[in-house]
Amino acid sequence: MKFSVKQKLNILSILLISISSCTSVEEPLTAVGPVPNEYQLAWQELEYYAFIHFNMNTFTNKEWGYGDEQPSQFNPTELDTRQWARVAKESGMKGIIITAKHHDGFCLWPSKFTEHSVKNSPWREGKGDLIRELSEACKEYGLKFGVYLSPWDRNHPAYGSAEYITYFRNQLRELLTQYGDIFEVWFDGANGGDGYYGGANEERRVDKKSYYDWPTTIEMVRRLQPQAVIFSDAGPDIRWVGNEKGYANETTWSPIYRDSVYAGMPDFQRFAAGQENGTHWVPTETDVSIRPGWYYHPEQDNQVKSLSKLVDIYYNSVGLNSSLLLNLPVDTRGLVHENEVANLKALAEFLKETFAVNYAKGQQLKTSTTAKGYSNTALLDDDLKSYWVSQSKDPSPTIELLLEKPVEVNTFMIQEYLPLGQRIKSFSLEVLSNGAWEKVYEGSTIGNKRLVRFDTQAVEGIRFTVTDTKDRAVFSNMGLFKAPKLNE
Ligand code: FUL
Repeated sequence: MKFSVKQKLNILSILLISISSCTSVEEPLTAVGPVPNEYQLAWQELEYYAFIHFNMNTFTNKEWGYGDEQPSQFNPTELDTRQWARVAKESGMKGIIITAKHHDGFCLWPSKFTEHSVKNSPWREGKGDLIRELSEACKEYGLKFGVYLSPWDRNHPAYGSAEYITYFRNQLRELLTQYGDIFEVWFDGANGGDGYYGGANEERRVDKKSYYDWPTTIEMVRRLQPQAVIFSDAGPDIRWVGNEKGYANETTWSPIYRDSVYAGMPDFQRFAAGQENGTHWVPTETDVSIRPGWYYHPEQDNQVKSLSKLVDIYYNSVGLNSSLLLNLPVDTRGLVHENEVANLKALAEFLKETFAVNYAKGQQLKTSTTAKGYSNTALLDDDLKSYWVSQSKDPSPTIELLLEKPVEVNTFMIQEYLPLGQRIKSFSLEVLSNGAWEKVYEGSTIGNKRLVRFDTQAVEGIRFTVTDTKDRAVFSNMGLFKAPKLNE
């Protein structure tokens, strides 16, 4: 086939155009750093669930039992796990984790492997199984169910030897095979020290790194409850937030160099912020008690955290890329105390009212860039699976919202799309009020969710700017809300 000069020039220009448009095509969107697995992802969505500390200490009025308590001391008079589940459900919580065995070794289920359990207590004439009752109540109320099993056991005579590890795994097997689905297994980092130990009354120190042979135990949990996430100070799936006050770090990376840390390591607090270039996805969980103690003490009846304190904790945990594991110390009757019920209800109403209306919806939304094939409408569709992506040529992506008419608001919310990794290193938030833009916040990481509070004001617009990011910004949802005034 012969081409004229004109035809040849035409072909050349078509080739040149297609080459140049190829070079401007975005790199395919791939994950940045480690990402959550499907069970961690499901867990991220729970955000708020209950811890219940209820066990021998409830009856001895202690925080840590020595291990020499008698099963006869465990005797709740009105125990009702359905009340616990109802309270949790009505409070907006998504699950309950119970102290099946605390450091004193007393078991809330009739374990085959010890006499130190409910089977030798007066409760339900020794026929009771609290783990069964609670797991059934959770099922009835549509709540997830999780177990805390203390690795430290101040009652068991063999604690400190290999025999105890077999005992610990036998107990864990009972919990993981007899009570249906478990969503989270909680291993406490506090372990080793003085105790009763079957009458030895001595101090037993263990090498926290090697004694428990965690890899074998973790493998057992994976086999018996594959969907369960495992918590310990250092993961493997969820890590400790580094304090028991209810506050996550302003900078919270979900990734950490997991294999350099272990449960119970002395300086774990150093990992509160996570590690920007960490190798594994191990997000934080914020555990805090609604009272000063983890266990019920009647003298603390008037020290239940107030609504404003609980709100502050919520914003500083759920709103700082963490989840909130709020502890309820069930009382000696076996009920969540009235004072807790009242404040939990107040928190639930506050949160419901705050997030009832997303004022960003239906307004004019402008993004500095949008990668081909994506749309910024994904930011307002309440769907965690859809997302907006900025272009790679845009080093500082912005999202600007202009409201049809001024609206009183005080809360901004934004979520990264986690399956593509945690990307944002810093951001700023400005509000347009009386025709002028004013910066109201500068922050660092975002992750699962960032909640930013600012003074209540009539706002004409907001501008969210990513000031530093590892890669293109990828957000699933955002919102603008008005929290009610706290009258306390
Ligand atoms: C700590 C324990 O020693 C406390 O008693 C409580 O169970 C808390 C959740 O974890 O390490």
